[in-house]
Amino acid sequence: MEWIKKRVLVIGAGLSGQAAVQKLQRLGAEVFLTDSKGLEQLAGVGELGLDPAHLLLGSVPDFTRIKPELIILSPGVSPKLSLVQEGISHNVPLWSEVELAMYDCPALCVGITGTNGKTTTTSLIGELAKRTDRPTVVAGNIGVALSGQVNGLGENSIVVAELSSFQLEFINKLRVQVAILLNLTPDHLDRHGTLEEYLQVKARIFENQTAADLAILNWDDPLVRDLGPKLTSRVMYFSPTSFLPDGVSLWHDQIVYAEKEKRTMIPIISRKELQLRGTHNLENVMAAAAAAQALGLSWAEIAEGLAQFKGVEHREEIVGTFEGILFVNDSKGTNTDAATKALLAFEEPLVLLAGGKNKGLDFHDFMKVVRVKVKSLVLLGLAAGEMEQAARDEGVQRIIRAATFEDGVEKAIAEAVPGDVVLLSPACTSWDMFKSYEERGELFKELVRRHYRKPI
Ligand code: UMA
Repeated sequence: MEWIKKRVLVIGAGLSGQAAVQKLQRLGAEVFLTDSKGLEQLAGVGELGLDPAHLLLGSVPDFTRIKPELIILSPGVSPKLSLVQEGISHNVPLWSEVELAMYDCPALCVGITGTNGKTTTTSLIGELAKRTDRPTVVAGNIGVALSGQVNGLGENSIVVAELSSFQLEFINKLRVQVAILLNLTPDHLDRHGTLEEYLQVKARIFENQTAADLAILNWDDPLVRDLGPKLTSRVMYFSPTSFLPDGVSLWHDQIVYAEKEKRTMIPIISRKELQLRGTHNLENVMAAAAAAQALGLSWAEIAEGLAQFKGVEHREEIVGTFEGILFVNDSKGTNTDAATKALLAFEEPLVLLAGGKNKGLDFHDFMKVVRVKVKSLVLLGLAAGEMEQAARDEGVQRIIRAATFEDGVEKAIAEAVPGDVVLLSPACTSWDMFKSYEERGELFKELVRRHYRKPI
């Protein structure tokens, strides 16, 4: 493709848009950037060095004056936007930022999509990929735009990309040599309409694969499993619940790899050796193991990497065991679904620290799980009253109210005895007390360590 002076319109000036602009500038294109926000609301845009005439901020620009030959769409921007629709009606190619990022990148691409577990699996594969000694980049929906990371990578490099449905919706030639679809449950239906359409967008991750490539699919998810026979690439299934004669699955407590044709079954690792808890994490671990094998790692190397992986910060993150009590920071559990998963991941008696600002969710179903799994529930924040009511309605026995976050941590510690788990999984956002869930998680870790006089 000829890039010099090519008129390219980038829509959205967040992480993706800014990284796209920089890549297009390197390619020599004539770049226009638009965003519904004004310059003063957009950190970093002023430093891009764009000609003011090419910076179209604060209102919808006139399409006919730009006459773009290509549009790059940020993932959060809806394709229903009039500007995008105009582009489509003028047959202007529409690419997502990940398409632009990888369009001239010769590195091997490992892509991870699915409704849940993408970030954990991406991070884990990133850690495993680094063991190959090949230059490795981890980026995408994980919070780092791909376009800013892939410059200069060679054929020997590995790109581990978390790919959202928004990013996959407008790929063109993006070839993901090792592609994972972890699971599929209703999400983002406001954008994709139906579950069927959402599945079709997610399945685009396999679209440009060849017979030399690998698709890794969840056997336990019927929608995902059924894609297998339709794909051109080699398919490897994984199952966190039952044994598969072909693929990565569970044999008693062992994660194993089996090949029917060769009549082999290789034990990879016992689930007890993993630091990640819960069946949902088994999906992530199995998919990552399958991808790592495709990258050429031995099962022994993979086992070592899996055992060492502590997880993603603020997501079921192990803070440490102090005086026999295990402390877990799941500050990223900002809704009842995520917090439920965290509760189900533990067999030990639980002290749960929850509350914050409600996102408009009803807590009754969540409290049904709390009643079964939690010995003491410590509540704080704006939603504490509402949560207490739901907890009482559902028969939760021991409910303690905390005045502040610090008070909540101290009360949770006082409730725990050796063998227990103290879990921060708020089921609420942090915005009543903190700037972000990260800040809340950091304070939790700090308070726990301070209590036990451990280095912060
Ligand atoms: N904007 C417009 N018009 C619109 C909508 C948005 O101009 O109609 C502008 C906004 O004013 C803003 C910019 O677009 O300035 C934001 O673009 P964006 O929402 O695409 O956000 P980025 O900063 O580019 O971040 C995106 C991903 N965000 C979304 O998909 C919503 C990030 O994923 C990703 O990490 C980043 O690219 C780098 O690849 C976040 C996310 O929430 C973590 N993802 C969703 C999820 O995981 O559920 C999909």
